[in-house]
Amino acid sequence: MAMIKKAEEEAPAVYPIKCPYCFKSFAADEVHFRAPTPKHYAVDQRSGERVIREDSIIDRNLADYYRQFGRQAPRRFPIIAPKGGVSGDEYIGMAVGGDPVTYRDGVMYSVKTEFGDDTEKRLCPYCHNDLPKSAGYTKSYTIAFAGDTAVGKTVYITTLINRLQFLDDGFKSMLMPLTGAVSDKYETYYFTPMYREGLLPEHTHVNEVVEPLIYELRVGINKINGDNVADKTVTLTFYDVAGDGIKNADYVNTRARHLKYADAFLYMVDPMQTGAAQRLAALNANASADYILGRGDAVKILESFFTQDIDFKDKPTAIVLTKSDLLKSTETTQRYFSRDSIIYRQCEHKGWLDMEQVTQMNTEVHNFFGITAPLFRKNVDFMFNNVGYFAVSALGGPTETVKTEDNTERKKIAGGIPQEIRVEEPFLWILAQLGIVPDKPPEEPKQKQTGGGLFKRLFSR
Ligand SMILES: Nc1nc2c(ncn2[C@@H]2O[C@H](COP(=O)(O)OP(=O)(O)OP(=O)(O)O)[C@@H](O)[C@H]2O)c(=O)[nH]1
Ligand SMILES: [Mg+2]
Ligand SMILES: [Zn+2]
Repeated sequence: MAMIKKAEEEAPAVYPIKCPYCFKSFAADEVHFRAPTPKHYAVDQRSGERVIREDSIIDRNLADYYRQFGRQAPRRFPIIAPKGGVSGDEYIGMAVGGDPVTYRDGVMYSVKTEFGDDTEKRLCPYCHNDLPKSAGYTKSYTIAFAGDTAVGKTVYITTLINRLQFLDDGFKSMLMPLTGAVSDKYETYYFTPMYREGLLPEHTHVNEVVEPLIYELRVGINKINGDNVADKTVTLTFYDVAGDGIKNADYVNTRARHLKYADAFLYMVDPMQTGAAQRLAALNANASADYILGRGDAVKILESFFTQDIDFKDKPTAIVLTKSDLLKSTETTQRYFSRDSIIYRQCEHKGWLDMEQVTQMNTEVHNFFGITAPLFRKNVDFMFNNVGYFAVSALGGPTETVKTEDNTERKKIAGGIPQEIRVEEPFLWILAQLGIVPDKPPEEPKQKQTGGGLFKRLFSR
């Protein structure tokens, strides 16, 4: 596992923005704004004069964005482009006189329209999707989850977000959804079915638009003079892709474009994609039920995915062996991991990533792939300069198929709710590689921080 020097950059006051939808990058003062009312000017068909209209507009940039996915964009309120350089009836001007543009902490924050309304709704100037509130204020990272269909990506993301909310107190961390919409989406589609009803997700479909779940993560929060001050505040963007799509260049170029722009990867591998499959299938009814005939083996998927012009070489990449609970069932003589292997134990990272556990984990899982998928391991070791091997179980135990009231079959978690094992570990490792969480204990009692500064401003916003 190569140790890459962490980026300990000086925090600039304002960060460039990378749109979480179209991935174009731009300066924080290049944003557009969405008006708070539909008022705009348009030429009246009959009189030929420019008149004020009060109906929503067709936003051409947004329409182009939706069209890539074969969808139609909803009508929206008009747009304000503070820097100009655009034309069309969907744009309205800014208030004349005074100062129509407001900055906060150096970031363009709100504008007053020519109709006298204020708006803080910032948009990507290219695709006109809403920008996260933190855009420009914090550094943002896109972390991509990849892997073939049914390896457990959706299940993993669901449990990961839950675990990250309850990280060990030592991290002094907080994970917060950026918007109500993100929070609702996670609750409705991810958390409630699995944690309240014990239901497993349906396959993620290739023709679904992959909408990001965007969170703000604060680490190292301390109360200083009554204010919460975080050492690090970052925006994390999660995308749940369809495994069926990632072998396909079209998919990667449209719905899953974030894969090309990701700062780090979690590449998920199911034990059933390795040489352990037959043995596991013979021993374990669930494993064979999950096994999908014709699904590629780990190495083929890896190659077809990462050869698609994705810049991955130096990006931290965690190879995550999912469903580790399945491996427990293997016979004594044919066991891949000893009964008391670290992979079956709960991980303990108390305020920093414990590299001893990570190294132990890395060795054991690396050995596993050496036995069950040597070509895969060899390719991974050649392809990535900063790679770690991990094993997780999102569910902690078997699944079962039950008949629901309307006589359809649904897959459920046999134990009721997920009993996650080591779910957060590969993710913490990625965060440590990106310089967001520490990977060693603090050397001495922390120096008293001087109040103020960027993070204080952010936190008290
Ligand atoms: N035993 C066990 N089974 C798991 C675990 N995680 C996932 N599974 C099984 O794997 C199935 C597929 O998981 P998903 O998360 O839907 O897989 P996916 O990678 O999102 O698949 P696509 O959406 O098709 O790309 C689940 O329905 C479970 O049956 C685990 O930790 N343990
Ligand atoms: Mg899925
Ligand atoms: Zn955009």
